[in-house]
Amino acid sequence: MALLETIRSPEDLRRLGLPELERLSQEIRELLVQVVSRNGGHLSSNLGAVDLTLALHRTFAAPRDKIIWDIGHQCYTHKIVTGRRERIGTIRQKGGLLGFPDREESEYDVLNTGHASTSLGFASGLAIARDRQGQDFHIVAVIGDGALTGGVALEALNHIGQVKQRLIIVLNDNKMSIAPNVGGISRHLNYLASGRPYIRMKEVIQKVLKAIPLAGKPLFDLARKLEVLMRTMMVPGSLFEELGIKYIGPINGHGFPDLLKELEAAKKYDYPVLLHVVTRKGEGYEPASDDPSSYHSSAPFNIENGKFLGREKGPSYSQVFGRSVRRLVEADRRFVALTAAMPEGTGLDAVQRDFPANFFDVGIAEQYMFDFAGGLALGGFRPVLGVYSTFLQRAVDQVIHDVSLMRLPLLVGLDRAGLVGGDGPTHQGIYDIALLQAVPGIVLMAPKDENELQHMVFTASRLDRPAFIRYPKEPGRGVPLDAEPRELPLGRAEVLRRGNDVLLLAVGTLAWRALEAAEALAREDGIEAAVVNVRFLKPLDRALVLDMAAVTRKVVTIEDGTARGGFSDIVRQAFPGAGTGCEFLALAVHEESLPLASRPELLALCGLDAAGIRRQVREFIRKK
Ligand SMILES: Cc1ncc(C[n+]2csc(CCOP(=O)(O)OP(=O)(O)O)c2C)c(N)n1
Repeated sequence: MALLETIRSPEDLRRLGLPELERLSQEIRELLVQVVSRNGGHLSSNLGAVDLTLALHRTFAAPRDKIIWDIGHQCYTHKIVTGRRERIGTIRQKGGLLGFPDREESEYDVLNTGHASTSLGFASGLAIARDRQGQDFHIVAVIGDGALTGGVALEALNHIGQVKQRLIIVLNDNKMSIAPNVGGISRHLNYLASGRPYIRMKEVIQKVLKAIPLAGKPLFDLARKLEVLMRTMMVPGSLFEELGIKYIGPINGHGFPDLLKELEAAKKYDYPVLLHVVTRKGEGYEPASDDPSSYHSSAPFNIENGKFLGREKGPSYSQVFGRSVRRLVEADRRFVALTAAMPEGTGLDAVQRDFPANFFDVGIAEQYMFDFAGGLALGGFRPVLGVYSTFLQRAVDQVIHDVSLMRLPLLVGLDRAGLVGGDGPTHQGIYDIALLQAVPGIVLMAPKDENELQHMVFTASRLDRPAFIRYPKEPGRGVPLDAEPRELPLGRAEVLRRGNDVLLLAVGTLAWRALEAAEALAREDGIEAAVVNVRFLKPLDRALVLDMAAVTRKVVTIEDGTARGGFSDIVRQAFPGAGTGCEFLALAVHEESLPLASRPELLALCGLDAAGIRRQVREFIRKK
């Protein structure tokens, strides 16, 4: 019987000896590769964290002790050993386990997470709450070297070093964010991981001793004592020690004896400690350890050869965005491409590869990225930012306070905007329209297909104010790409179909779904719908909308964003007073919380696929 089948809860780990732990770790790796090869998921991070997770659950008594996973994408082993082994095959699928921690799923999941760098703040708050109430349990925050580059994690370290509450930070350092990690702190971690500070101090002491004109045993003993003192007291120059947090490490994250010993030792401190654990992303599956970035958020793949399955036919929206930006840079070196730790995800690796001097990866630092871009813009450059819609949320103040009020000409690609499959509620891109519609002076566009995306990037590059382009994570339509991008008239929509019964105003790639619905309405239901590809949500083509609505008297807005404060509100505000005599229907995301599902499933659930649009428009027309 597989050892794994005997693990029903973390308690079962405590009766395993070291060889059994090794075996279990191997079994879990095989299971992870199998499951992710079918469902997709965060393979390399999970493989890298298997040993660490087993050691943590063996040492700490969850759920009484709180183990907090930063981002949470590395939580699969945690789920497997906390009673969810039998359901792990459902991960990321409709009705299945979430690929991130979820409080509703299990009492072992302390936080709902998905965005980076939140673990330390929560750990600190929990520690104060525990201590003020005289409770006694351990709090362990597990944070990656990538997540540590996020400003909010650094703010937390600053405060943790001040309040000095008892808590344990486990720094899971694999030198990688999604791409290789960047920045001074990452360099500092490499320095610590190499053991160089200790070696350097040893050299200094030896030099000093050599300079003293004495020899023999007393001196040797003194040297030994100094060395031990150094090891136990300090790693000179550790940033964490300077901040008031005890540093322990580096520790081999794939060796149980060390891991277990140091985790046990960390329990003894009554002030904050940080364990620096060095792991390898993709450990145990060669294709993933050779290319951890590609298997970070992996598509399904063939286990034998590591080849990804079902690759899309045409280029994705991210790729078209990246190539369009590359083209801008090629023509004019004032353009610079910026990403917050997502070079590949945003397609901007196309610029990184060919014009490295015009590319910046700032780490997981969305807020900083906008201010950095602001500075570049003030200095005469033309920054182009690629950011996922969900992560833009981090930088809303920068967008308002720093960018829009000064009308700085930033070009922002909002990737994975709208309904996002697979990752669950934390990664939905459904708030950007509502957040941006209130921001003065910006342009907000959405292309109906990838060809229009390249024209929008070009159009935005000609503007003298902030411009945002939102596009989804779905396969490109495979439409031919014009050889040269062209400028679209600012604030002008595109009429895709004429009809006098109802006006459908569709955002982005929902336009062709609306068109499909309109064809069916005409064919099957005798309803003639006009369909407009909005193109510009801000500024809206108000004249066209009012003109067409004057004929149809019925207006349907179609967007894959939250209904509250979204595009439907923009349209309503465009109509003067209440006396227009028009009726409105808002097709949008009305759900308070969305279930885990794929994008097509979510679109259908929200009534935003062609069938759903047709059904709701028909009811709207026919209702008395
Ligand atoms: C605010 C935010 N920006 C970007 C991301 C996308 N993201 C997910 S995992 C990841 C890399 C995390 O690296 P690290 O913390 O070192 O964990 P590892 O995967 O290397 O174990 C990034 C950038 C995110 N989750 N949150």
